[in-house]
Amino acid sequence: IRVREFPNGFEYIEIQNSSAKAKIALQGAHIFEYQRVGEEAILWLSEISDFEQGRAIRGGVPVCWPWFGFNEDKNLPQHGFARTSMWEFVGANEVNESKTTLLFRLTNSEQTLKIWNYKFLLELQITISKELKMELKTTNLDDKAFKISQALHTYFSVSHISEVTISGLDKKPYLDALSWQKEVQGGNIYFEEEVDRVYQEIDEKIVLRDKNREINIKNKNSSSAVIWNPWIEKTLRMSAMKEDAYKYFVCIESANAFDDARVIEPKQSHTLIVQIF
Ligand code: TA6
Repeated sequence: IRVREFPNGFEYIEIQNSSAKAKIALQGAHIFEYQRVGEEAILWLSEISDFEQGRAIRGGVPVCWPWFGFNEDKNLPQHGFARTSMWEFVGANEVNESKTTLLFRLTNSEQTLKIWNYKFLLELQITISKELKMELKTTNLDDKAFKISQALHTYFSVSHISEVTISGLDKKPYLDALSWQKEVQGGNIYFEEEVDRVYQEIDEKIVLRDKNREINIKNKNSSSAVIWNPWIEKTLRMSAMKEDAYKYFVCIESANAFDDARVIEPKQSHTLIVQIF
């Protein structure tokens, strides 16, 4: 485990054990590389991502918190402030030679209280092993309840978007974020155009099938998942993405969004968990 930095001073943790290697930025507790030994990268990272303070990394797993998507107040940042805040690296635990856990922490500051007036503790535990596990724990340290929506906005690397099938969401209702219509999924998901959907009532694992590989995504304390690919037009409008970027990733996001947003009472916690294997 080493703390490293890019030439501009942007810091990240580099970790390698006998099963996998990973890189996690202190800004956002943002994992931007995870690769099992002898296998291809699981996470997609834009070749032209910014590693700059105050701008979210394009790729990996942005932590969207304490709101997912737009805030009612349009002056506030999309997907919340956690992904652009500096987190504290609490420490790492080498459970055994093939399994390491890392803990990151974010608490309210003068700045966060200005845009979101609640006291909180947010902890992200990342387990690097044959599987990638992320546990995002929100604790309400305030004396009033608050409501959060959130997502572990995972960008999966794929050989080509036209080769991708996603299963596990058949018959699930979803909100189409392109039309704001409620729809119901029929069968597997394929990609032939822009897709931006919030699936609800999820209770089983989601399976991403690419050419020669299968990735399983199992969520806990979450019944919503976002499936997103910007396709051609939107990619051109996105920051830090090359014009053909959409071909090489799909986002499958483990969420508590829309109907699945959570109210957390004072002194109570909620932990959103994803296991990727
Ligand atoms: O989760 C899907 C989404 O909300 C899309 O609508 C898309 O804009 C994406 O997230 C990326 O958002 P960002 O703020 O990182 O550019």
